Amino acid sequence: MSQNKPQTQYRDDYQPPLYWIDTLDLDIDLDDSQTEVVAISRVRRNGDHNEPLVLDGEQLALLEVAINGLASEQYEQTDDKLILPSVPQEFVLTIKTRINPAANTALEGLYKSGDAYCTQCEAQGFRRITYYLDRPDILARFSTRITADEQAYPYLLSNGNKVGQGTLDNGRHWVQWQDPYPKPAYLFALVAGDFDLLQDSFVTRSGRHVALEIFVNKGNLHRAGHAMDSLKASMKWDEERCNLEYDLDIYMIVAVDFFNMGAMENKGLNVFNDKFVLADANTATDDDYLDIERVIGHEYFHNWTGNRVTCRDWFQLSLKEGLTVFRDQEFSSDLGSRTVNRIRNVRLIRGPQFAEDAGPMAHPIRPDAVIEMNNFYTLTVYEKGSEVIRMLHTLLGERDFQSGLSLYLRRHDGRAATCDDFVAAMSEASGRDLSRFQRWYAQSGTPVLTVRDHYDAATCRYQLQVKQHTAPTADQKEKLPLHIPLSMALYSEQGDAIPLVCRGQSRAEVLDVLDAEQTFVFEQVPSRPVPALLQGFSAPVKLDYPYTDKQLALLAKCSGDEFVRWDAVQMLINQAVRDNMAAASQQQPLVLPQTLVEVFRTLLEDHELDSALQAEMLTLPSVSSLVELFEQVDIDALARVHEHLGQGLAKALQPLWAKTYERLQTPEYLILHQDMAKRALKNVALGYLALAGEETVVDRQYRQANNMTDTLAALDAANRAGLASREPLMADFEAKWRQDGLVLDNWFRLQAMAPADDTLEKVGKLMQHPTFSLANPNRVRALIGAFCAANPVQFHRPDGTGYDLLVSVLEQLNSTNPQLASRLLTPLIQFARFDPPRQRLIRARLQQLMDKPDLARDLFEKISKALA
Ligand code: B3K
Ligand code: ZN
Repeated sequence: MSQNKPQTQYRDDYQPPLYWIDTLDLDIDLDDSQTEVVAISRVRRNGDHNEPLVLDGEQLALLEVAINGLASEQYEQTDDKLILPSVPQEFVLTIKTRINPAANTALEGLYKSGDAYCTQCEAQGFRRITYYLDRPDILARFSTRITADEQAYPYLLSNGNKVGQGTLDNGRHWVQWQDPYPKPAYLFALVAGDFDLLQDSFVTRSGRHVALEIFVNKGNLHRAGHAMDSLKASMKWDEERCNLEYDLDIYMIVAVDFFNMGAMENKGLNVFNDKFVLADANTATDDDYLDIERVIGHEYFHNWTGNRVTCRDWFQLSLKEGLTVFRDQEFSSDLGSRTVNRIRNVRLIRGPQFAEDAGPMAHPIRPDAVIEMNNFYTLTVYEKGSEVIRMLHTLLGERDFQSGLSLYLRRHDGRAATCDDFVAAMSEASGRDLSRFQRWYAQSGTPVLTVRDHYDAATCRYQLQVKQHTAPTADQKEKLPLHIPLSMALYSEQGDAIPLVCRGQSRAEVLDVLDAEQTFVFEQVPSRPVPALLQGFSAPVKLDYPYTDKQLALLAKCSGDEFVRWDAVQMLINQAVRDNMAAASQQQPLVLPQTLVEVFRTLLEDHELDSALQAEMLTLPSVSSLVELFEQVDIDALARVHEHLGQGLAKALQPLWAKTYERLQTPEYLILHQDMAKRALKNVALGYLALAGEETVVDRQYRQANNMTDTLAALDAANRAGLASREPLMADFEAKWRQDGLVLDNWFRLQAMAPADDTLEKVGKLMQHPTFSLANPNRVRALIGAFCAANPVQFHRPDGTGYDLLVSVLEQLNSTNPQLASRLLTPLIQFARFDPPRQRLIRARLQQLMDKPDLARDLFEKISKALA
């Protein structure tokens, strides 16, 4: 590291700003390498003090400073600050700077994505546009004038309403925007370019006419329809479920090629990774359609939870993100299958989020210490954050939860708030004591819930003893008991539900676990029951209960709760994996439990069940998520067990897979939930048929498919099963889709995920492919991201060459796009689950990165923690 060691910021150090900024008028004259920005703000001292005004700014050329219209030399400049030592009580500050968007490869601030200009300001990108108080508790009214060449950039967009436009005589034109809502700088956006435009409109419940505009790259208009439908559905859903209406006359979405993440909720002008906008039957899969709906919804829902009420400081990020993820999950569940959505979210928590808790970057959903804020847009803040909101919803119920949400939004509208403010509103609206619950915001790690039971036949009493324990995490040694909602049910051995009775009263199925150890007694239990515990994953914890295979088979078959059925199958699979590990490590023969085969058979024969749910139930968890079952894993043995179970189930049930496959053909491609469900199950069956060696079926599906879901499912099946047709099919796909970046990303991703032993070499070669570029984040994630995160066996090759590949990529991205680099790094810092020789190899590579003289803050934070 260089002499300037990156500094840690602490949540407890929060101080209110020394100055307020009430308005900001921007005048931006666009040019590839010499964009000029004039920023005029009204500044007001906060309180009685003589402290200087310290503005944030990075990579800016300062041209001029003026106070109340008079040029001033009274300032100091550092690497990332502009300091004005003595300023009036209230004044107008003018700052003129020059920036170079074409050289901005970090994709933060103002940059070029293809031929268009766009911005990304969250979390701290605005300081790359002008000097400013770049913190979310500074809310100002923005106006923005953009000037650019008229031919190349016919559309000039920013937040709010368009209030003026004109042409200049030098071939340039200008547009003036005014945003009536005060906002923090991270919600500022500017886009300039030539696009195809899809227009529509929405009338809100109170009668406001809103123009809806989606801007896409030329030639893609026909792929924007689903995004538009999703936007209208989001607007309607938020009115109906949460009583929230849109508040401007226009809502714009721009899809760009180069984007570091999914999308950004800038006020009135969302900028999207085109992956989450563009879809048609030929190019998008069913999952792409669902993802678009989810992300469009997520960014739209931020308009209230994030924009109207924003975060006081970045430590509060989960205030907007956890809540908005919860809202988008509810939206998707109301529109589609609630259980399938729940299953997919739970997979994300149990796999990568639990891994985050167990690794060096463990942090509470409201972090306490941060070096680089971009490193905290994590599964913990987002997904676990949403689980915390969901637990509140479980505890309060829909009605009180909605009252709490309304109270919170009313009370803090137009202002910046904290997580404590949110919980206070929830508590007030419901009258519930949430003081212990609040610990979820402060405590990191995954609690383990250990449940043991005792049945007394003589008294018909059933006792559940519940213990909670959270192991120390990298960031926090001491842990306290949490308020855990434990949803449960009891079943008789015949599979009938047994009513819950306590002290003579029937009781609700959610138990409040508050202490380290607690006992719950149920009466009038006629026979020894089978408990269904943690129904719907009612809390983000690990469950330890000694289920027998027989009990799990019963729950999988009889529970009235679909989630419980899925979860029981998961536990059976996990058990089969654990039971085989020792044998696999010693190269001994492996077994396929008959109970598992029979459960799969029963599921396949159950035509009443939703096919989408069946598909989830019959899908084996990925090797990377199974890693979480172990303190330390023999990854090669785990892969062998995984392969053994997959092939065993494929062969044991081959005729049933074939029948299922034939039964579920959908000749016409329609984006309907029931058709997607059929395709999902059909393609799960196809995957097993491929594992059983049925090459012709796979081949036929690939050749005859009339949609991308089926095409990719065939390719994926051939790829995973290592069929001989894999190479010709891959070649065919490339020839067909070479020109379409989003489609071709799938081709890169599948090859990166191949279980074959030469995958690493292939990935190396694919990096030389003419369409591969480290400047394109989607492509890098498709190839390098998938290889390192989703192909643990090949990435963790014992010779360390997988690590070398990632390190060489990181060394390059460190200077060009550190945010992207930092995301890719994750699998490398989570080495604790692997064996000591691999740990040594990884540590050496991390040290090599650490020794780089110009290591970016993003990587420094993660690597220094991993090596500590
Ligand atoms: N708020 C943005 C994420 C910004 C990430 C900055 N590194 C997208 C979202 O969560 O909606
Ligand atoms: Zn968000």
